[in-house]
Amino acid sequence: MSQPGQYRKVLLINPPGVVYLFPDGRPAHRKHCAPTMGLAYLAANLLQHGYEVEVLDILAEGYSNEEVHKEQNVLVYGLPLQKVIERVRRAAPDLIGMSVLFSSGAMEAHRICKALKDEFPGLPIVLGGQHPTGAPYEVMKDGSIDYVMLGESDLTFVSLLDALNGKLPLASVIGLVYREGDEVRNTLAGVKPVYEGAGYNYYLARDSGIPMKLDELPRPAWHLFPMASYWNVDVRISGGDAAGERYAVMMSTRGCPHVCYYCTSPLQSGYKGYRRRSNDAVVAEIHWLIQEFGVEEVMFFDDNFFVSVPRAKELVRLIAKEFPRTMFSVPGGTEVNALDDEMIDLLAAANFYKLTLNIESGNQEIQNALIDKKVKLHRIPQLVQRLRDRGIETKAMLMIGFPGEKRASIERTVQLAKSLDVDDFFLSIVAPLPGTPLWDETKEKGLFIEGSSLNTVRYSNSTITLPDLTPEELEGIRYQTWKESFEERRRRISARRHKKFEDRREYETIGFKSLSPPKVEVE
Ligand code: B12
Ligand code: SF4
Repeated sequence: MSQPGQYRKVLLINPPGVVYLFPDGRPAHRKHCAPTMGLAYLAANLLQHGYEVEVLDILAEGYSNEEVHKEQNVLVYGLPLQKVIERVRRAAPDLIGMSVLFSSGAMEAHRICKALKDEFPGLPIVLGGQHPTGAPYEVMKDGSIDYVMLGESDLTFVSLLDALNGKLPLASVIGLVYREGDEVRNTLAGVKPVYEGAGYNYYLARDSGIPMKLDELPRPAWHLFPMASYWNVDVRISGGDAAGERYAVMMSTRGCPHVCYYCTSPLQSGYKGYRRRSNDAVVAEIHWLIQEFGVEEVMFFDDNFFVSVPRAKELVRLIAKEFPRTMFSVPGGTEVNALDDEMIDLLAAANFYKLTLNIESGNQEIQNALIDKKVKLHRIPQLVQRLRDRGIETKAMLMIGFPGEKRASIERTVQLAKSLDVDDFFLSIVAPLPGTPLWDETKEKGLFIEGSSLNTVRYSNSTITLPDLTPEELEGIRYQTWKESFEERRRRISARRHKKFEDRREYETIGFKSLSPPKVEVE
């Protein structure tokens, strides 16, 4: 490693994957493996500023290696710790940057950081991503972590390196959480937030150090990433499997103009911090992905791809013209109110073969009170029909178990899931995420179920106490609803596009090497 004060080489790490196991040993969800776009952007920005970068994707490179940690009810998959240590030794970085996107993977990320600190005590470790942004002070309780960076850190991570190299004062690095003696300080402390939460704040985008002009960002440095490891696994991306052999992920916008009370977007991307790239830059990046990486499918991971209707229509028109042989999908956020007939026709013409419809709740009162985008429920059945007529697959996203939600309201959402003619739906149990008003409400009202921890923050198990349903009843309703409709709906999805699963059990257990098929089912 180089002399103190000289920070030239950064090792970017994606931590292992974590699957929560129900007490009977059943996995609560599938494994996942996806290109880590945040790290690819950080790498590109560092390279642009003359830093050296190496990437270690513990999850993707060790996807088949599993360990069951019974005491925590989790299955962890990724490279074994010894291999990670060897790789770090070989890389000989001056600083480690680890991405913790999922709060559910935080404990495992801390375990790796502790082991690395023991082995390489002088090597600074920086954590960024959705989880540390939502719970920075909690994360800094771990002495092996030197810094947390808040929100989109494309520019600020470079500033941190510059500061460590003596070019800037540390206090000028926006969104940096650091230690001074026994104190944990935050460089955003003097900035007036738009909203104050418990241990986190929402800031205006322009105050939070995130990139405002997205076209000025370099393209993600995918050449440093193990792309084949993302393509050659059996559960690619997770539930929304890619159909093309080689797929890429990208973003045409960042942030969202809404503020839904369970969502981390305002935390990560600034309060109403919606920013767009120019459509020309998006088209140029798709050409580059096809030429450089031979991709056949592009997935847009935007928080809210459709919210600006004229922008989305113009982009989709351009895509139809430029890429007649490439497939496209929007597996992340779909503002369903923005989908009109013209948009659907344009999407079909541009090979957008799959959309995720974020409907959230079948109860209009919940829509109005808690869901800022206020989905117009009465439009949904015709919308789904129109998408089906135009050959676009649909997956509905629905949530049950908001604080105070009663059985009757939950039943409305369940009925909506069953009645909609969608190809698939994800009925999730409301899971409070650190850094959201939902988390604060659940904590303040003492509604966290006993034994809840970050490990249990999933969408298939209960974390909130409800007025007239037990946690097991809610989990049973969720699982039963999905199970009943799985076979019928999955069969409809064209076998040409997707891996065909023999049955539901194969779908649920695919990719797990160390679990015997589940014996007990929630009935
Ligand atoms: C793509 C995606 C996935 C992919 C996987 C992504 C991957 N690379 O592994 C899939 C589909 C598999 C997935 C699954 C899940 N997801 Co998801 N997913 C996303 C999504 C839509 C985009 C992520 C992304 O690429 N963002 C774009 C890049 C540019 O941003 P970024 O990664 O955050 O990186 C920036 C900053 O965070 C920061 N940063 C990141 N890393 C680092 C590291 C350092 C050192 C520094 C300094 C900075 C830094 O700088 C980066 C550049 O700006 C986000 C929402 C979102 N908009 O981010 C949700 C999101 C990350 N997912 C979420 C959740 C909850 C899940 C699931 C648990 C849901 C479930 N079904 O149970 C699962 C977890 C997987 C599992 N089964 O265990 C939550 C996580 C919140 C939390 N605190 O836990 C998010 C935030 C959505 C939400 N608001 O609810 N997801
Ligand atoms: S519309 Fe979607 S991305 Fe925007 S705040 Fe609401 S849940 Fe988050």
